[in-house]
Amino acid sequence: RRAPPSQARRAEVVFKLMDGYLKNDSVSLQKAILDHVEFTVARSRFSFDDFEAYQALSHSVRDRLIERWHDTHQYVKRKDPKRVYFLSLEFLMGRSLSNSIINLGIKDQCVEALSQLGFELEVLAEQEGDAALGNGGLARLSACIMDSLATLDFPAWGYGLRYQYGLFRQVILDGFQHEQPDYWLNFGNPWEIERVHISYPVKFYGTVEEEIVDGKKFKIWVPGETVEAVAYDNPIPGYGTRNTINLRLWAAKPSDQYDMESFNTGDYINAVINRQKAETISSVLYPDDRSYQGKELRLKQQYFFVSASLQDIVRRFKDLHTNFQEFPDKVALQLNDTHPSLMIAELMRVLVDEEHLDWNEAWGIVGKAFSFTTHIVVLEGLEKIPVDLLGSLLPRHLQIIYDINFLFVEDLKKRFGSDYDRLSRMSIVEEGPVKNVRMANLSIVSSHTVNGVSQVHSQILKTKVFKDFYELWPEKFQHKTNGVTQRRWIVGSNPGLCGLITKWLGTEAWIRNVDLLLGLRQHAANPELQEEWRMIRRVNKKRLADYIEAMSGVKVCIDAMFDVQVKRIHEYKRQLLNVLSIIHRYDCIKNMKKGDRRKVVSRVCLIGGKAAPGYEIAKKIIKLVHVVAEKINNDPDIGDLLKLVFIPDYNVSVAELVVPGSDLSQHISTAGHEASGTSSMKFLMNGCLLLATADGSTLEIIEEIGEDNLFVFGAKLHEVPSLRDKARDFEVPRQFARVVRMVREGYFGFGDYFESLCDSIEGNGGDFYLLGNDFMSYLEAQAAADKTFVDQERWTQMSILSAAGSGRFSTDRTVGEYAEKTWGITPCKCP
Ligand code: GL4
Repeated sequence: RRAPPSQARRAEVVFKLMDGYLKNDSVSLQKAILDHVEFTVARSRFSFDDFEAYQALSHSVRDRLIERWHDTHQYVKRKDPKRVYFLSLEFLMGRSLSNSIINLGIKDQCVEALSQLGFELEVLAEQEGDAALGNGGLARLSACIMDSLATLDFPAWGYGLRYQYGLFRQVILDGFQHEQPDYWLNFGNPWEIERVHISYPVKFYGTVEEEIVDGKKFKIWVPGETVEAVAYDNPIPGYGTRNTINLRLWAAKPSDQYDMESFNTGDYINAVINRQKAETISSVLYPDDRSYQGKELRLKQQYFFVSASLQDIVRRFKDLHTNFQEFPDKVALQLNDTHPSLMIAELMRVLVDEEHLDWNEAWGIVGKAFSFTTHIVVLEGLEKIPVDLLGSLLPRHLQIIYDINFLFVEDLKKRFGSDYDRLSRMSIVEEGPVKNVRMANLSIVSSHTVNGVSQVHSQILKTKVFKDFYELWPEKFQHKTNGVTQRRWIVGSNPGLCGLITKWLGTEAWIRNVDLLLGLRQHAANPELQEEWRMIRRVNKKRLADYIEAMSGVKVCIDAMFDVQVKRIHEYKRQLLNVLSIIHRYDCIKNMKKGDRRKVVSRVCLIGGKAAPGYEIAKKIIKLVHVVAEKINNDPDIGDLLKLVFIPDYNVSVAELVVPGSDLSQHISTAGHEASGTSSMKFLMNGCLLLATADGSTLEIIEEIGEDNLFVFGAKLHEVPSLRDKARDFEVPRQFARVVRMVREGYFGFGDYFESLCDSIEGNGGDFYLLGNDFMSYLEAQAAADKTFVDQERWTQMSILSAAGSGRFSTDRTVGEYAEKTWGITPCKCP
């Protein structure tokens, strides 16, 4: 390291050489691309292909990101505002090239620079693989939140894990789902910056001992294993601002500390192999969403993430501060679900065992720093960690959690006396044959705020899931309805619509101020806008139709209604209800007189989504879609009247193609089961009409755009319990019974294979998700959609009104509310 005087000399040299910032005109970009072809990709400037051009362009864009990212860091460091740390084990970022180019505001220049070299931006963008470091809605929400944090100039960091294998690739063989590893880093990742010098030791196992410092006793944890966490930084640019924030992902590497011992045994080869094992901690994302299995590796991942992130956060705090009482004035720690909640115990450990604060002081700091958002609606979905597992991997943390719980329960006893039922429900430790730590209880007890992700979700938390806690601390409970970013979901994925909106609003300002979209309302009935609107939608449908044909071989007619359900496959999301209604439609057409068929509205039904590898029923639903599709698509009687296609390997970039090209999208969970739902918001922004149940955020969409502008059906939340009670006596409609029978009896083949699937809606267990109950009202809503589709003026008006009302569902609004009501942070805009 050099001493300061030579640093000053260096600065002089730098300033003399520096020719301002990198330039963004097309010639400068072209030169940058060619330089990267030659020196980064190491190909000849005179001969390179699409992939190499993608790499070179990405590096040129990355350089520009890094400049802004440095500036943002320096500026924020100087200002030292309170920062929010968004802690999430999952981020579903998708591709970065187009998004970065858009947010940097250099799209036109890039297009021009490339065209002279004989390349197209769109084609190069397709070269990029998806960064799929997450499962579904929760993970994509994290990605949208990062975009909004950057755009709104908030001093924020994201922390996550750099899995080597992201969410599995779904391959369909003979209609069955197979999972294949997604080694997304195979061809390098230009969007990350490896920070070899930013690394922290993370410890596991071992014992807890006592030490005496200045006559006082302290606990110390003597670990049995140490692994190194290395930082990989991913710059996240804001739109229309210089601010570029950081998403820091940790990768596990073997630690030298732990090597010394193992290498002394003389077994060199095994020592090397053991060393290698450390890397498994961050190697693979768990593909189950909404279910927790208490696996040791998963717990290791969680603590690895928590420990590295907190060491980094504390180091940054200590750079400028010495008094930990100031910690909550500078640091807001946002727990994205309970996955990072071990950080609560970790912060207590650091403050008490390492910084030697007394327990109450430390506890006060913890309570002011943490806020918790839960994404779960049903009690059974909450995460639990077996006490034995926790105690062996993290012995000191288990003690701390027991201590937190002891003090909490003592407090409860003072308030509620001997109401032992209540005490045992609220306790952080669940007693029973297997003792568990209830991570949600730990999070609620330790956080100043508990957020739900939609209005109704929050209501359910207060009245059911966390009722006891709400009665104790009503002031802790808030909600922040989820959102999506219009930068990716309109500007990036639907440039045609983006241009049209800007034209009719007379400004681009809606890209940062999304409330302006409301201005479209006044034009919704204007025939000129309607015509242009339909044209754009047609182009998008054509693009989607080409994709469908390329991937499935099925030719579809773009005059048909594109009816889409894309999301993770879950019983509660009721893809099965959709398939059964498609069978019903098919059956009706088959039984119609030829002349009547002219009145049928043609539909292209698209279903896509991944099933968790161990989720049998979900996998059967995928197979059912395939067998039904096979029959319908090859029935000469049906022709273009009905097509059914399964979209394989649904991910963020497939969504970018599907969403703008859909006419109708389905969000049909049983009321009370979808905490929020966010894909509906993307479809809404793109002027796709919704067919939906009154669940999650759909209730707020209805409130915003009016019940007349979407198709709502099904049991309401308050009706569900009594319908379930009466389920055994419920006589299912004959239409429902008939289609289920067709599946059971093998009309589409594989009858035996589908038996358990049919039993799940007809068997003794009852039809828990109420498919039979909702079937008729679902068919009615479908019929209403058909009827409206024929009236293209009315349809287009509803479509415009959908997009116009989507502003409330931007993460810009979500993040603004979090900043003000939960985190207490204000913008810090880099000049
Ligand atoms: C989820 C919810 O199921 C989903 O409704 C919600 O939109 C999303 C983001 O808040 O979180 N919870 C889990 S777990 N996965 C999700 O997608």
